[in-house]
Amino acid sequence: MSNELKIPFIDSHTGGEPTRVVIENPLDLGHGSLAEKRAIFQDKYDWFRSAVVTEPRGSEVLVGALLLEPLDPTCCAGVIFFNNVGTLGMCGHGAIGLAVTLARLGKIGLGPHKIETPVGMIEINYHGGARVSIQNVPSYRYQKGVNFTLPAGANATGGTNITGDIAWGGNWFFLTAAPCELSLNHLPELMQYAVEIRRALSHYQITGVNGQPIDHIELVGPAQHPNNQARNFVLCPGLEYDRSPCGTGTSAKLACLMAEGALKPLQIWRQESIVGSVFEAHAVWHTDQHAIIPTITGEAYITAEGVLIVQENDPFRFGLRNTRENQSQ
Ligand code: PYC
Repeated sequence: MSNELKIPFIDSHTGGEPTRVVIENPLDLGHGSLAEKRAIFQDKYDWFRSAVVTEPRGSEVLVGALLLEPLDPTCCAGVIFFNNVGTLGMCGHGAIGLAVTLARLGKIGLGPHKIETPVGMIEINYHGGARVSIQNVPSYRYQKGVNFTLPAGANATGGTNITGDIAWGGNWFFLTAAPCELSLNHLPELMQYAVEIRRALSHYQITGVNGQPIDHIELVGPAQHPNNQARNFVLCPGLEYDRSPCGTGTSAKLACLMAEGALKPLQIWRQESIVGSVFEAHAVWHTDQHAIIPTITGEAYITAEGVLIVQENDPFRFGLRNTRENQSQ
């Protein structure tokens, strides 16, 4: 790094959940697929991730999106999403934020546009203003009715019996009933419950396909508004909760409902988040009838644009969390 690194960005929020799009890529991620670029990003540039999204430039809840040139000429962009602890396969709220950002930059107009992600191609459909639909990657329920007991520990949840479904919506989810009302007043209880479920999944080695960790926990319950079908609380990998209804989590939920026969193709599902923001969703069967193709509609608003600065002599230049890099680079 010369004296300082400058990183131009645009911030937005989707239903309360923030996204920071890095609009110029300064990293050498090679010429491979998005999945290969994500692997290089993880191995060589973790300092960049933490510098962009964690404190003091960001916050634990911020999701980053590194805008890249697409390999596929039919796509308008490629993107790698990342958070306070690593990278994400896909990010629904982030893709909605990315769409309003691309529109602000004049890179897309109204209508559908394809985007490459490390887990497949998605489509963003920009409706104008803040409104965006995304067509997500094929999503499916992997296992139904998975049952286990929370291991005894230092807290009250030990011994609780849990039953839930494992589903893929661009990230891996375990979906189960919430233990209490889904409101911000119950945040500490919801957090603890979801964290204990995540620990238990790892303890019992319950995973997604090919041993992939289930790093998102979705607690589901009744909607508070009569127009909506359900409300959720989603614990993200870095132990933050999603303020939005979670695009990949809503996709996982639709996959479970469709597999169960509880939702018909094209039937509207309005999903509330823990803060009351709403995604309107529907799905159709993928050609193999095992997976679905979900479409999620939401709104994102621009909150800031500017340039992050990483100065060479700043002891916290790579973020508070990344102390190893702070000492060694
Ligand atoms: O909207 O898919 C999503 C998401 C994942 C993590 C945070 N938001």
